[in-house]
Amino acid sequence: MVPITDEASNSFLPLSVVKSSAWWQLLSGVPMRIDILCLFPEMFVSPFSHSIVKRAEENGLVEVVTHNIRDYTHDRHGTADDYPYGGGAGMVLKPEPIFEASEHIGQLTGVQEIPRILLTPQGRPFTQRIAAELAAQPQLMFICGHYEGVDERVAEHMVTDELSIGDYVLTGGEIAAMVVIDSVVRLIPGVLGSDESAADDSHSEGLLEYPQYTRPEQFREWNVPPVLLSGNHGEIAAWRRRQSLLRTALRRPDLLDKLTLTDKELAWISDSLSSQR
Ligand code: 6GU
Repeated sequence: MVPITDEASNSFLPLSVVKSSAWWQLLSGVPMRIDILCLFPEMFVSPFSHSIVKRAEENGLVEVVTHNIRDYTHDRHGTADDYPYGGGAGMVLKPEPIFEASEHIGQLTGVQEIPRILLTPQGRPFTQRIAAELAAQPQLMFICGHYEGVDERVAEHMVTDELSIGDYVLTGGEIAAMVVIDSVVRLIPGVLGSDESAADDSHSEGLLEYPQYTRPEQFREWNVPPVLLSGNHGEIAAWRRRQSLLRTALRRPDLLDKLTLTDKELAWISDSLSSQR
């Protein structure tokens, strides 16, 4: 094998660009690094000690590092929050410890230009598309807010993106960060085995996933759809596509508006919907 070095690259792209891709990371064995700044690092222990995220860490595909914002305070009590200027209920996270933690991570890794993502109900709605974009990054930082919020200077001068996981309010950003990180890690090249492919996921094509069945063929009086037992891969694929379309039309019509479907598919959906009434 020809070693790829800075002096002799066979690539058409600058090596710095190649090295920033997720595939370079997989092939070169450098794990994606994810730093989390929060008030309750212990919350992340169990969710990341199981299943796919654990295996990804064990296989050197990702490294998750939690930091307690309180460790970057300087007073005796480790004060990370304070009263809001202008009054009002609740407390606001102070900017200094968050900036110091972020700068500390920058010094540790020697990399400054990374996505720094604040989890907040005011963020842009998190989607599968954003998960895929983040999975292609070599390094990520997540900042979890708490109490009534985070001093706005963090969002203005440190953070590169603000994400929300839905239109409801959580007590803190930790659970939201877990949601985002879980969905990102499974998209890192090499994390899922070929039998766990993400290609058929709900939302990966903007559609909901088709219904799945496993043995037994008959459970109580309910049978598996016969087409799935037919062995006819073309018919199975067509059936699954139609089920995806129909489910999406029935459950999430908002998603269909964003897709370009063929005339045949549109006609099929409208026929199925009218025959269901
Ligand atoms: Cl990212 N944080 C909090 N605290 N609540 C949320 C959220 C995030 N996304 C939805 N609700």
